[in-house]
Formats: sequence, C-alpha cells, structure tokens
Amino acid sequence: MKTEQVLADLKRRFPYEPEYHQAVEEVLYSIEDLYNQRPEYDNVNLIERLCIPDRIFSFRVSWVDDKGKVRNNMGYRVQHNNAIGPYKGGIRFHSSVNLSILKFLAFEQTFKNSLTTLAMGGAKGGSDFSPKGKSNMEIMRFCQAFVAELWRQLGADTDVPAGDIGVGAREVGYMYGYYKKMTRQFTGSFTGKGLAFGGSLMRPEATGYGNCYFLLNMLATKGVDIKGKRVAISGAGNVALYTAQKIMELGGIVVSLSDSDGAIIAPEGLSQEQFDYIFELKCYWRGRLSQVPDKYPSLQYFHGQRPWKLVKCDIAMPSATQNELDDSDADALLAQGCIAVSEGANMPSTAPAVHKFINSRILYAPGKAANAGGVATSGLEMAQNSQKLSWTAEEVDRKLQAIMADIHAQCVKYGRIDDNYVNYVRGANIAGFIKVADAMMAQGVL
Ligand code: NDP
Ligand code: 2IT
Repeated sequence: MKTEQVLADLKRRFPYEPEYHQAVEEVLYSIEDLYNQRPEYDNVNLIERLCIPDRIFSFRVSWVDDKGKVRNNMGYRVQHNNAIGPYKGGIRFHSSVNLSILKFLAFEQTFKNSLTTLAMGGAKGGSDFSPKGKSNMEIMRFCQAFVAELWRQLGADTDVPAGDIGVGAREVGYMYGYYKKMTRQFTGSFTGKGLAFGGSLMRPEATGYGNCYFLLNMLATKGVDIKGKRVAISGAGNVALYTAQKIMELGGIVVSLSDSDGAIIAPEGLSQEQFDYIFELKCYWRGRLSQVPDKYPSLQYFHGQRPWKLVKCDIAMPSATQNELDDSDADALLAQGCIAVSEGANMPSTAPAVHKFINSRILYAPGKAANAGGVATSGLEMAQNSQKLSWTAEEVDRKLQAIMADIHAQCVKYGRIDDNYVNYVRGANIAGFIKVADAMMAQGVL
C-alpha cells in the first residue's frame, strides 16, 4: 500500500468529506508498516475494502410539526463493515449531520468495536434533524418517520443502532417502539433501551465511566493518582455528565463543562450540589448551561467559548463533538502542564492537536479506545437480550472495567514505540485493524 496514493484516490472519489478523510488518514499512517509486511493484504486490495463502507442508505424523512407544517430532513445509515459481527453503532440527530460526519463515525466505530473484544461490526446513522426546541410529540413523530424508512435494514443479527448526539433513552424508546410495530418482533435490535424493555443497567453511564476507567489505566502506568487532579471536561450531555460524576466519585476535581453555546468554569471544582443541579437541569429540564450562574454565581459562564484556554487543568476529557480541540487549545493545555488527554467524544482533537500531544509525550487516548465503554456495554446489552436475562449493575460495571483494562492492554501491546512511550493512537488502530483484517481475509472477497 502506498498510503499517499490510497488517500489521494479516496479524496478524488469522495470529495468534500473532510471528517472522513481525517479519520482514514490517521488510521492508514498507523497501520501502513504492518500492512506492508503482509503482502497477502494488498493482493486482495484489503485497504480499499476496509475504508469504503459496505453500503449507505440515504432517505428523506418527512414529518409534521405541532403547527401542522410538513418538515423534511435527510436520514442516513452507513453500514461500514460486518466482518466480525452485525453492524453496530449509534444514531446522531444534529443539524450538522452529513455523510462525511457519518462516514467518519462508522469508520471509527469499526475499529472501536473490534477493540472491545466483542462481536460487533461498525455502522453509524443519523439525520440533520435538530431535537432542540422540539416538543416531545414532534420528537416521537420524527423518530417514527425515521424508522419507517430504515427498519428493513435493521435487526438483532443485522444492524443494531443505539444513541449518540441528540439521541438518548427517549429517542431510542420511540425508534425501538416503531421498529417493533413494523416487524412485530420483540428482539434486541436497538441498544440503550429503557430498563423495562430489555435495556442494560449501566448503559447510560458506560461511556463516561468507561473513559474514566481507561484514564485510570493510563495514569497507573505513570504511578499517578487521580485524587486531587483538576479535570477539564467539555460537553454537558450523556458522556460528559457521567464522566464528571465518576471523576468526582474518584476524588478528582471537575473544573469545567460546556454546551454548544458556551462553557462553565468552576475554578475551585464543582461541588456535589452544583453537579446534581446541572445534571437535573440538563437531563430533566433540557436547560442550558448559561442558566447555571443564576443559581450559583461562583460558577463563571463564557459565552461562545470552549474550556481549554479558560482554566488550569491536569487532565482534559473532551466529550462534546468532533474537532472541538484544535492546535492552539493543545498549546494552551500543554503550557499549563496538562499530563493526560482522554477522549470521550469521537475525534474531538484535530490532527495537529493530536500530533502536539504525542510529540510532547503526554498520555493521550484517542476516542476509539477511551470511549469504547459505551458500545461495549451495548454489546453486553445484546448478549443479555439474546439470553433473555438481565445482569446486575455490579456485574455490568465489573465487565466494563475488565473490557477497558483489556483495551488499554491492547493499546500498550501495539503502541509502545522506541523510547518506551505508548502511542495509544498507533496501538488502538493496529489492534483494531488486525482482528477485522484477519476476519476479512478468511471470508474472501466480498
Ligand atoms: P449528547 O447529545 O448527550 O451531548 C452532546 C453534548 O455536546 C451537549 O452538551 C451538546 O451541547 C454538546 N455539543 C454537541 N454538538 C456540539 C458542537 N457542535 N459544538 C459544541 N458542543 C456541542 O451526546 P453524547 O454525550 O452522547 O455524545 C458526545 C460525544 O460522545 C459525541 O462525539 C459522541 O459521538 C460521543 N460518544 C457517545 C457515546 C454514547 O454512548 N452516547 C459513545 C461513544 C462516543 P448542546 O446541548 O448545546 O447541544
Ligand atoms: O460512538 C459510539 O460508540 C456510540 N455512540 C455508541 C454506539 C453504540 O452502539 O452503543
């Protein structure tokens, strides 16, 4: 494989897809040495078959808003690769959603799911529908219209969606309900379901908690204790809030959160009472962080800003969205002595920011390793559904901790470089690749 050539071909065939190019480029440079040592891969043009999704569904979603007006959004499902298990990955509802973003997410998901040690292929779906400001009934009608188009392509052994940005338990419930109505089958065809109908305990917490467990594994390699460490977190959604909750439980100090309008800074660290208030504001009232200083004036709100340059921290856990931490943010973090970055979001750091972290030899965990606890627990939900059993929260948490330790070990195994530094990007990409590539080789040209 000539990496530059493969990338140039993909860019020519799929122009205007910068996020997809960015994700592919990172993986190709990580695996090129290994790939070129095994000519059998190139003999069957494995790399192109791994980079280009198996298939993509795109469709119009028409629905009626509360005023009786007909609205049209675009819906997509990218089924990227099912070499090691059924297609698996979340659904994102956000105004920014386009094919480039979903193709990058489905590509990343393939490697992430491989790392979990469970049998799941990679997929992602979504819509440019924005749930913001929509009533509950509008959300329900949209979810039903979305699934009315997509249900034929889904199934417990075919393709199993879950949540992502803008899709939580409420949306999964509506989508699963409509799927069930169309198929007349009660199967584990979605994960992140409510507990009453097959959801797994700990799935809501899993991505954030999993990222904290991954971070603990990284810190342990340096003998560093999380207690008393200042942790900057971005986002104030599912991943960010459960990350903050676990960091506080572990004795860390949470110094920031953010949403798409701005950042909240807690110079002395969030208190339990302040966190509980924010959790309720975001999860139950669907409120904005800008409202927080009204209740707690000691918490500062910065409109239109991200946390990275606003507060001193030892550890950064970006948990909002892609490319939310650029090279100038990386400079700011490094200048103030940040020792670790562990990504809750998918590809939150730009490529130049990642290079800065690695060149500075700090602990840096890419999302596909650090946030894999969410989809891993989805895999555990699928296993429980297949057995028609449900495990206790303690059992699921124990399995989650073991999986995150295993992912960390895989990264160390394949990511250790000359000066003994662990390049977790390289480790995650190679470990994720080997399993999928072996399966593809064994299954012939498909
Ligand atoms: P949520 O919708 O629950 O929360 C997203 C948070 O990020 C919100 O606070 C939102 O702010 C903010 N945000 C969204 N888009 C932007 C943007 N363009 N700029 C700034 N802030 C933004 O989503 P999740 O917490 O589930 O997902 C967060 C990240 O984690 C995503 O990258 C997702 O792919 C990834 N992830 C999620 C997993 C899961 O299980 N849910 C698993 C693994 C990764 P606002 O409220 O203003 O929209
Ligand atoms: O990015 C992700 O890993 C997710 N949004 C979770 C996917 C899943 O199927 O649980």
